[in-house]
Amino acid sequence: STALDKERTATDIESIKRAFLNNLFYVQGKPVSLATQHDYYMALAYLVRDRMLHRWNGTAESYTQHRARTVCYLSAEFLMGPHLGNNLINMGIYEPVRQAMEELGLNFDTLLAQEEEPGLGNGGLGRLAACYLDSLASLEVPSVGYGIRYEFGIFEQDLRDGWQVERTDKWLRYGNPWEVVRPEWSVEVKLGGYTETYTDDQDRYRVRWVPDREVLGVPYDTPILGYQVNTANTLRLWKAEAIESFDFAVFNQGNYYGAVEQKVASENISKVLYPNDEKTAGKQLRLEQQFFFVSCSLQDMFRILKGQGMAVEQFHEKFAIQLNDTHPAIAAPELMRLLLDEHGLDWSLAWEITQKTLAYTNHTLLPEALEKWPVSLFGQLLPRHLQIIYEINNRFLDLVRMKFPKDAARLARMSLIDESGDRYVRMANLACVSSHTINGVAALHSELLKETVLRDFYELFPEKFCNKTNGVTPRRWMVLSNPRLSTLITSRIGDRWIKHLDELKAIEPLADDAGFRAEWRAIKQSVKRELAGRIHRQHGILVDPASLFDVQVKRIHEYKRQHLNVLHIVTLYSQLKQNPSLDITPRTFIFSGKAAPGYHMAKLMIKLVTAVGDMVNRDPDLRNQLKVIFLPNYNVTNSQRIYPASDLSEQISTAGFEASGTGNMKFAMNGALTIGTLDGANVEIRDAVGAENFFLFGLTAPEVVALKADGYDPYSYYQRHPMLKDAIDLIASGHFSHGDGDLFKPLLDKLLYHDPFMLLADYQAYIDCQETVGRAYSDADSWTRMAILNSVRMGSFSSDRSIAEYCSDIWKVNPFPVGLVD
Ligand code: DL6
Repeated sequence: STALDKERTATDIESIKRAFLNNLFYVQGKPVSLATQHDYYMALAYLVRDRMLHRWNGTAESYTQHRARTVCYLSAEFLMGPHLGNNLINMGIYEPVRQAMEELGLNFDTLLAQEEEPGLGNGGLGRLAACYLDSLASLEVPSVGYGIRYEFGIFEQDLRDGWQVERTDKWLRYGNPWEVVRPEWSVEVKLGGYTETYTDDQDRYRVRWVPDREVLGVPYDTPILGYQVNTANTLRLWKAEAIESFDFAVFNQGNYYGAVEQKVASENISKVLYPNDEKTAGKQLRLEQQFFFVSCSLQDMFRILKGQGMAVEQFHEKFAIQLNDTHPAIAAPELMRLLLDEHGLDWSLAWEITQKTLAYTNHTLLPEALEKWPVSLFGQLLPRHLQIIYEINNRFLDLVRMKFPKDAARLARMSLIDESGDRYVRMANLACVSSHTINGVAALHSELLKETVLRDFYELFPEKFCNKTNGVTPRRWMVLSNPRLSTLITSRIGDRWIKHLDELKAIEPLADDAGFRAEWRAIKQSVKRELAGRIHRQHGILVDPASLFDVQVKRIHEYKRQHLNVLHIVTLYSQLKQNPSLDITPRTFIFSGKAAPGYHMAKLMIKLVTAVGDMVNRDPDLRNQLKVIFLPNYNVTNSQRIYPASDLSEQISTAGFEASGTGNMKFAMNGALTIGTLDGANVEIRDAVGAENFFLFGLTAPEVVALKADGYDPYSYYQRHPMLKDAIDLIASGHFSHGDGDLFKPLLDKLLYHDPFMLLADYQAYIDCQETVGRAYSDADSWTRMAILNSVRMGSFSSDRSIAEYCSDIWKVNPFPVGLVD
């Protein structure tokens, strides 16, 4: 290395301080006297990025030279969370950097808190993509994450009078030090227009797409550094721009606004993330977004293929593409179009390559989340793709006919086109037909897929189906967010567990060691004190760190049943009101999560939590035994403060509705015990940690189905269970809404007369189970023992395990270690 290189790579404390002051002056352009905390953050971020670059460049060079087989993870969402802390951990320079900053008189935590988090996702699906990128890099697997560089990510949530209000997430406002724009690799994306046929110079019948508009996709790259390896992979996010940002012809006619119109229209495509979780928006712009990033990404892969001197016919050897849900499923017809129309392959070869390249992950069983596009809208935007889909469908339906003769109903269900009323393109069907492998995200979910929404496809292609249980990265969810617990673990078994989470089980015997338990408990207490301090500073509410922190954080949705949790709170409240001398286990109920802006029932659920909280928190009769807090603006940053401070993890969805859950894993790793139903990955978590260390309640998935089939009558539960009736009546009386008995009526009526998620059926079991929890918590020592066992038995829920399985079973790709370049 040259001396110059050393200035930008050295990680000793003095070099870090020098680089920091240098960046402040030369990159931020500020003298110390004028610098803000954000300037300091930027100066620090740039010095960290510098230190990643030799790994990033070396990785790119090495992959290129060796034409490494590469995983392309296509996802409309990447919920990365802040990069700085994570990069410091993965590079192994967290401590020296912290010390350098402190020696400069700066508060390191304040600097970390300056980072605007890239919230380019709604919830579980987007965060899973982020954990998977971390594991891919840590396992040294060549990979690219492809997505959209939304100018505005998931909205920021405020509470006003207890109601959710949304604010635009201007995360790019002060610049993003982690990305590098690569205009030289921009690609053009066609939209609209029509198709025409022609014969080429070899007299072959060909189709040409004549679009009526084109936009430019500009890639922005972010390095994704693996943990303690030289591998730094790439997250490549596409921004939409106009090809010509200014139309001089229009301008010369004196129409300035007209001259920039195209620019505005084009840039709209990557403007904002749709804030719907588990529900499709059905909007044209959303389809444009999906096609835009998929087309950019596929064209990028062809550029890479060519650059490495590989033939188009080798596409599937070079790339394994994973479709993160159906949002990128348009990749199937787009890859076909590129192979057929742009590269001149014949249908059968193009189809073979497409099928060998694509694999599809399903993330939901909810019918409203299954994407379908009106055929008319689809054909106007993507006329060539609609033709290709029709051709795929014709060939596919012949296959179905052969296997299942005279089964018209089956054909109608499996067709890529829904023709039961208005015509729609069914994206899940398209994904199933075009992929070599289809997976669910937890064992139960993968089984239910085969029995319900994808049953026909399972009967036709049983060999395509498998399960890949989700996982989360211990780097962010333990080391970064719970440093004290991580240090305790490392002090006993060394730090290999961070890469090999299974090795946590070496701690198991220490669950019986009173000294270890005391240390564990002291850490939990101190983290809880910190959260309590934050709650007091930010919301003016005093909570007792010794109380049981009972936490439900996730998107607000009826199937997740935050309102079941509220029914428990109201029941406790009511008991205490009726008997003020009653002693219960003191609890602090913490809620956090966003509601889709158009999902009125979810917004009403937030209002219910805050309304109950307002009453409970002020009532002196309760002698501070209950507190209810709704923490606004749930995001990655905030969640990192919540998981480590939790005692009880609420995973109470109606069985059969939560595909997996990943928050459930983060809680357990941090030593929270779960109260939960047999849903999603709860089932496997319970198996792993032991039934005796898990609070199980509620109907099972088959029981839910059976009860529905029997004619479920929620009202009869209301009549039969006095405590339930009492809780519902109290809410209905306007007790929590200043006497307004109508406010929560839509919510209560839905429960009493419809209750699709069976809260009333599960109510009593939940209340009883919560009583068991309360008793268990009052034996602090035994609780801590269970908490330790939960944490150290979570080894198989590392995303490293998930990714290793994807690599060997689906992608057939091997690690490719990178040497350090000088
Ligand atoms: O697989 C990640 C995550 C699961 O853990 C959740 O259980 C599931 O609800 C979520 N699904 C979605 C649905 N989006 N779509 N389509 O976010 O995926």
